[in-house]
Amino acid sequence: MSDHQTSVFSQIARAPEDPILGVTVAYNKDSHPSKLNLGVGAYRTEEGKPLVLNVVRQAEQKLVNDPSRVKEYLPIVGLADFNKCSAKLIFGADSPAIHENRVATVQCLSGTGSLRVGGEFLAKHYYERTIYIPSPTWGNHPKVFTLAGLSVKTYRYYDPATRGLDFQGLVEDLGNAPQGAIVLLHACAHNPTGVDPTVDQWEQIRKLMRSKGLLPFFDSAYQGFASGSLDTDAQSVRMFVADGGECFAAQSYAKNMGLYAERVGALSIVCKTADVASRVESQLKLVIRPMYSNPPLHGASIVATILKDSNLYNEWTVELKAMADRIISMRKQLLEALQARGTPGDWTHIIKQIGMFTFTGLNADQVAFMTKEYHIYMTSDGRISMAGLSSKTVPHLADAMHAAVTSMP
Ligand code: PLA
Repeated sequence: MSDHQTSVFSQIARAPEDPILGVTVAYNKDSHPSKLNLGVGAYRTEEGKPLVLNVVRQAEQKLVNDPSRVKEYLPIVGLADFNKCSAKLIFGADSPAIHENRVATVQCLSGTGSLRVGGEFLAKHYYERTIYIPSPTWGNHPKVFTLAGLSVKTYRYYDPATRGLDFQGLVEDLGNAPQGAIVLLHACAHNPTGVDPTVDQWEQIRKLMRSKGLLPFFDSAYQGFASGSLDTDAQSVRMFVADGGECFAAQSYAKNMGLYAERVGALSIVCKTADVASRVESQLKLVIRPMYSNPPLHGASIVATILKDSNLYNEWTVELKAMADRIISMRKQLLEALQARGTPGDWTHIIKQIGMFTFTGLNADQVAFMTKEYHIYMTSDGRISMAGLSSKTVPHLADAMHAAVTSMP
């Protein structure tokens, strides 16, 4: 019998912090002046400050100045203009799938929400409820898809020995996957490894997957961040759409438009016919309505405003390229700093890897040492967010890595 002193939850176990977002929690508790957060993938300027893109400020101003804008509910599938522009952004404006109305696009809560809605839809309507995710992958993938009702398996992706793609392992594992299985692919800038297949390898993956009827589910969280070009970074997805087959794509605007907290993203399902696409969309509404009813307006309006206006769009591509270039320059500076210190080992993977992260190869003990002694915060798998570094903080990081590697090899 419980009295008023005893909680009905008194037996509840404390949950661990999230492996990625928990790094920020720990960082926030540290009062050391030279502390550095290289955990979560969030872009910072050379001054170490979060960046609101100039085009985002302009779009917001436009929205505020428009008295015709109201706060009515959006449709369950979200803002129509946003959905149209998002599909064009990932598949290309001249994509036959779009012209033939074969794409069902719904606005979702950023990349995570798009993955979850796609996962729930598949668990409800697809015959093969197994999804293969790369090993390693973004830590939230297995949780999202398991809770969506899919059974999660992994395929080999990264080879620690070469710090590159385990292409043979990948081909073997996908080759052994059951007919029809779903395969999660990072569209570009694989997280956490920074290792992407070449165009030629993508083509081999595509052929293999199509020959086995494997269903591609692209996670596109970094379009524009890998190469600096939105089109180049969407090439993998477009190869799979060009063959006329079906495919899923989850898009996030968190990184490429810096809209992290606005939670703007889209799920697109490319279907064989317009009729199937419209029935798929009708079922997506049944997934979304009981989950969060309909998505928020503000972030999607910002994105639609930018994507519809050719001047803003062009300005965006310039700002995006500048972010990508700054990250590439951080890679060079970190490599040079380690070489200058004579840090043991080959560190050239720092400049070979792509996107926001470097998968350093540092182990959990070395990471813990760097956090304790140097107040540098990063995930325990040795991943560093290069977007959180600046010319001023590179020497501090290089000192810490040098000390970690030499004192605990
Ligand atoms: N997919 C991948 C591959 C990601 O890396 C992330 C974010 C998402 C989806 C989801 O992003 P969104 O929901 O915010 O659009 N990964 C971050 C943040 C940047 C995180 O873990 O939530 C990361 O540090 O890995």
